Amino acid sequence: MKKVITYGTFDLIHWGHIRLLERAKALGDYLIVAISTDEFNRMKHKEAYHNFEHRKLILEAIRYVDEVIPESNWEQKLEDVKNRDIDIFVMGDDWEGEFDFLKPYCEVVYLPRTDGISTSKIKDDLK
Ligand code: C2G
Repeated sequence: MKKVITYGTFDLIHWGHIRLLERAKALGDYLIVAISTDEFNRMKHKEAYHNFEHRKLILEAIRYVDEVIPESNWEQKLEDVKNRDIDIFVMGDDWEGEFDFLKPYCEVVYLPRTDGISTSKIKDDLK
């Protein structure tokens, strides 16, 4: 079974997130999504509209997602890849190169971001 993992805040879920999750799942058989805890978001200087529990509930309802785990710090990725026997690490290409340190442990794939949508665009457009 080929296991895939990806990380993010996934606040105000939108079609850009869905396209990312769809493509990530298509790379393997089982997709784990590590979503930022509210505390880690503060460290990322990101304020999510939905709290962790609600973002987790929404992610778990998405057909491409098999498991949702917390992302509580920058350092956990290597542990996650090792402890969870991950084959492929996936991120949008706004992170291109940032996680190449994982290459000795798993395949690292940066997928093109979806243009025209983002959580901050939604917030701005609604103002
Ligand atoms: N994404 C995308 N297209 C968009 C918006 C987001 O492909 N229009 C992707 C991002 O590249 C990322 C994922 O969707 O791979 C989640 O996006 P965010 O919730 O913004 O994640 P981010 O805040 O970048 O957190 O440790 C990594 C961080 O937790 C990533």
